[in-house]
Amino acid sequence: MEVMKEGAGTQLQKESKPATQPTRKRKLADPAQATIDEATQLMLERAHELDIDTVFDRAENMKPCNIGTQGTCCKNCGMGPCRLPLPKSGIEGDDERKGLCGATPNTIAARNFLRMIASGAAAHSDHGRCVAEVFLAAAKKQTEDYKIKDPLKLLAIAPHFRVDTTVEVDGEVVDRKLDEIAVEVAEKALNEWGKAEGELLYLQRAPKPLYEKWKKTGVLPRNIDREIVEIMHRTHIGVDQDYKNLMKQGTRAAIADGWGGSMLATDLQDVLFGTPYPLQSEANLGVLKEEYVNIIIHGHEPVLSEMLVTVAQHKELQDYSKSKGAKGIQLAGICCTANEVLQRHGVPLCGTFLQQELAIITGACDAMVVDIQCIFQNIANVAKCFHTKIITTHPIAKMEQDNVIHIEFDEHNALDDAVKIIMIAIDNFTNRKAEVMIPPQKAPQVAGFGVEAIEYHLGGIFRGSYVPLNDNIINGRIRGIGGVVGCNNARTKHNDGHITVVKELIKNDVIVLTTGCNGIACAMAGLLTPESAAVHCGPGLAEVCETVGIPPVLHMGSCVDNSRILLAATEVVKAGGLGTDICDLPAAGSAPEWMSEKAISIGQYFVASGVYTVFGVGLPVSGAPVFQKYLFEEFEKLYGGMWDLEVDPVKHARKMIAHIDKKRHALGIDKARERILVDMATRREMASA
Ligand code: SF4
Ligand code: MSK
Repeated sequence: MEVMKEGAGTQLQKESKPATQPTRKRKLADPAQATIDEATQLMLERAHELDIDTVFDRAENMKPCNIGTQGTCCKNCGMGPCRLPLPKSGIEGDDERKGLCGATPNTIAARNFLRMIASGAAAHSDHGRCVAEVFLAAAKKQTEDYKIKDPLKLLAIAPHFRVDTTVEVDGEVVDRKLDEIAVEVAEKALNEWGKAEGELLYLQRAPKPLYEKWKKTGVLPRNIDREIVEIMHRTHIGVDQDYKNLMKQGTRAAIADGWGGSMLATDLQDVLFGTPYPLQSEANLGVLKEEYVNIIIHGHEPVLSEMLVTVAQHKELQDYSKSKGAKGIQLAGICCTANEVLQRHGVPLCGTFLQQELAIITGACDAMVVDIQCIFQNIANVAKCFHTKIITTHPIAKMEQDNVIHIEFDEHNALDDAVKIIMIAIDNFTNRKAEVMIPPQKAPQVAGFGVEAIEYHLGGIFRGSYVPLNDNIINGRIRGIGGVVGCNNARTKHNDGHITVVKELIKNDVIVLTTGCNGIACAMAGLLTPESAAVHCGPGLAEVCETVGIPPVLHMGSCVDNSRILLAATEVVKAGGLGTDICDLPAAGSAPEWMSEKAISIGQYFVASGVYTVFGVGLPVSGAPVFQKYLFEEFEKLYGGMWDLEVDPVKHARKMIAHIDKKRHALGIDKARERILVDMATRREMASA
């Protein structure tokens, strides 16, 4: 259905109609075609009724650039942009396309790909740096508001920084003070961003053969910032003009993200805020409550949202909300900040990346508090139609619209800042003017599966171990492991790729590890409950989930927590029986609806860690077929993993399963799946024969 509509007229509050809302004829997205999620469909209809445009409508009205999607537009100097689309007739003979400087499609596509990696790695790593700075302040007792919540995790990560946890006093070995260890870990961690020599300390956590592979190919990252800066240098006009050499640097920067900035962010957050363990919660727009002060936290960095969670429980603030006529305070999350506070506190998920405008359109959002990354600038325009306060909190992420409040968050004053923000939301509760419409849909979920929680669930408290997982992979009950992660993309049907890929995998006995918006999508679709195993899984995986009491899809957290997937894979390698390196495992990665540059960095570090990784939507490399072939085929020889692209979600999952089967065959465990299950009577017969 394609609807043409006059943009003016039914604005909710005519006096506050934002100038940027549509006043001309525009196409509207068809809710049934735009998303598989019923709550999103309802809210999209509501947006149309109120004449408020959302990302779904904008995607109808602006098509992507054909040359940009091929990856062959270069604007790296003032002589361009040089545009090198593939000729409609294809390439016959030599590819003679070149930019003004002579740059080939391979060079241009590789440079663009690298700049995406640089941006993605920078985003994850800068997040990690911010956490490390707060960690140092907490360790040095420069702030009273943050304390070390998980000393055991501190002791577990200290050796990776070569920080001693014991000391010899008078010939006796005694434990060092936790505060001393914390300060030393924080300083060593911060050093990882800019140290003058050596290599990243966490690289040694990878399986030995993988580390040796990186060493041999010359991609061991030296420090995090340097690898990102070097990408910007090498992609400047007239520097690196060899796509293979360029990708070497792209790989080095991506490893610096996955095994550096992201892994540091995850670990330090766990020490500071607590290591996640499974807990129950709910997901989708229906978690908002009409009678409560609804505060939505959105972005990626949990440094502020942790404080909001603490403060929102204070009796004084709860009472204050009641004095304004509310029943209390309801926190809910969007995007990866949501995943952070979900996995540690059970704060419900309000929605995915593409639902951020819709959450405001419910009319029940009293404040949307944002930090960094994945925040639509248009939320400020949508908020003008309602009473919602948009509060930016980070010095590097402000908005130009005049209805946005900026409260710069300072870790030395964290609790006070959090109180100030919550008071604004409470005071705003009585300003609701619009009719509230919260869709009823919400689904129960169990989330919070870190590396430690998986080990505990599979092995028990005294013998926590990945061996039972390996045993079940070897005996074929579990066919393999799928890491399915990443964003939503308005160029595809919201959540369709995510859910179709995941359902196809679990139906074929592939256990799924998820993060990011895929995790949120799976929660909304009810796939994060142990009960879903009986409905959606093949018999082998269903049996394991039922025995252990876990969902078939394990939510491991936010985008930086993709580092948990790397470490879980490393634990599987260590547990034995499935080869010696990550590339030996019957495992595959996927980002069915990716959109952010961070996803390209994640994809590259998965590939460089030995994982076959399939993306949906499209990859901006198709205009340079030689470069594409390098990523899709030749990379396997270098790192054991390679890229692939498949937009059809069923075929996408089947490609992953085919790869898993290829690895099972190489390990000699492909026969195990063909075992015949015998009942008790037959067993007795066999025994007596
Ligand atoms: Fe064109 Fe070369 Fe400049 Fe790129 S760097 S815009 S290809 S002249
Ligand atoms: S990146 S996974 S859109 S939050 Fe975390 Fe943003 Fe979701 Fe991608």
